[in-house]
Amino acid sequence: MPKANLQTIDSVERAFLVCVETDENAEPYAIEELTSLVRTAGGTVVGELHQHRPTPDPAYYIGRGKSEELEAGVRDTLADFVVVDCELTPTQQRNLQEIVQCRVVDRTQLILDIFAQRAHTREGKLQTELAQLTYLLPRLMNLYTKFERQQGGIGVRGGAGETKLETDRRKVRDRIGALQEELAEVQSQRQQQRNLRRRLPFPTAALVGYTSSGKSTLLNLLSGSDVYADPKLFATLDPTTRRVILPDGWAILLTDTVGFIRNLPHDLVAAFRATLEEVCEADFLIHVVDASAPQRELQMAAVMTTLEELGAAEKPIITVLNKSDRVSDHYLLREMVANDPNSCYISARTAEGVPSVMDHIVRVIKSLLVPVTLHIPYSRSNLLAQCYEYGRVIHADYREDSIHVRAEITRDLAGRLEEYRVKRR
Ligand SMILES: Nc1nc2c(ncn2[C@@H]2O[C@H](COP(=O)(O)OP(=O)(O)OP(=O)(O)O)[C@@H](O)[C@H]2O)c(=O)[nH]1
Ligand SMILES: [Mg+2]
Repeated sequence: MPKANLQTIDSVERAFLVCVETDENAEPYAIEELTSLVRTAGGTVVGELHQHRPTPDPAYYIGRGKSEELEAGVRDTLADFVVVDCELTPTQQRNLQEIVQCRVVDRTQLILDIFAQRAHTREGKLQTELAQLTYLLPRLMNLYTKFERQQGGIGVRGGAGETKLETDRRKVRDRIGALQEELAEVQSQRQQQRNLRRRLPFPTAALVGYTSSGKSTLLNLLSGSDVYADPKLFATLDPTTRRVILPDGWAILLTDTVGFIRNLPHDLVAAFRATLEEVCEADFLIHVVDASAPQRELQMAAVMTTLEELGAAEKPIITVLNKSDRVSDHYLLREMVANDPNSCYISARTAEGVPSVMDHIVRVIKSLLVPVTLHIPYSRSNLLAQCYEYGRVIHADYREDSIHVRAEITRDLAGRLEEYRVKRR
């Protein structure tokens, strides 16, 4: 066979998938999701192995017998690597590699690999490398087996993969320390930016949702901007904030965030904590759901679990059922909306339903406003202008000594105008 052909085939890595259903953990669509993760990482799926077992085998995860079956499958399909849909212990990974005679990657490693390919900003890259190294540290031993010595490839890409040969535990720990320091510096800059943004007392909202649900597309539509959207998973790793102008002169700052996925690796959540703080700092959340996904209920539950872990589940949440253009049964959408008064359906692609999203946002903003009575001196009449801009002025009475104002304004502005507030008795 001509060499050029072989190289073309080699440029796409061949993955063999392993999915195990335990008794308490039966996840439909797990294999579809694992397939899209492999494709996003740049690989192709050449085979699958399914197993039902009540509890994973401590030594081989899928058990010795099934591992041998896997080895035969890998050999027959000429797979380059195996992906197991779970988090393997270092021992399970090493044992499996010895039997199947090729690289074995778990779901966490695959997701970390995608993040390594997709991180663009300094903060995103630092966070991803930190998560990769934290994951790698207890698995360093496995790197000295022959399959991992080949450089690169899915699951071992990015900063962590490239330097792994010469690493030992101490070097990895040193690098983790250095990364943490560098990150702390980048994050303090981010905090300053956030403080600057906070000076504009607009209400802030964060778009949250399962990966590929359409968060970036919705941000583009609502703000008239051009944020990167992509059918691949985890298109957005770095938060982007845009101003969205709403009817009746209202405005909010809306932040796009990294997509969630079920069983988001813990190391990754920890490393991305600062980015995810955007979610915690927002006044309210917009949960974007891909209504056309058959597994939407599971995806919504995974998002809620992550929000709970972040301590953000108690914020006001607007649920936006997106991709309505792909749902043929609109009765289903209407039923879902009827069950939750804080939800609506739209298509970020055709713009169907945008007015209803806007209405929901305005309603939440209004619910977040604080009623105040103010006596503003004429020398500070610019503050009255701010009340008009960031809230609703109900009544303004130009008295001799000052302007007496009744208004509903954002919490931020109310805090800033504390000294002019007249407390009711
Ligand atoms: N048909 C249809 N496709 C949509 C709609 N909204 C988004 N998409 C497509 O869905 C894919 C994912 O959209 P993104 O906006 O990148 O999704 P995201 O939630 O930002 O994804 P991540 O950043 O990866 O978490 C893209 O190919 C979009 O064009 C919609 O309303 N209808
Ligand atoms: Mg996005």
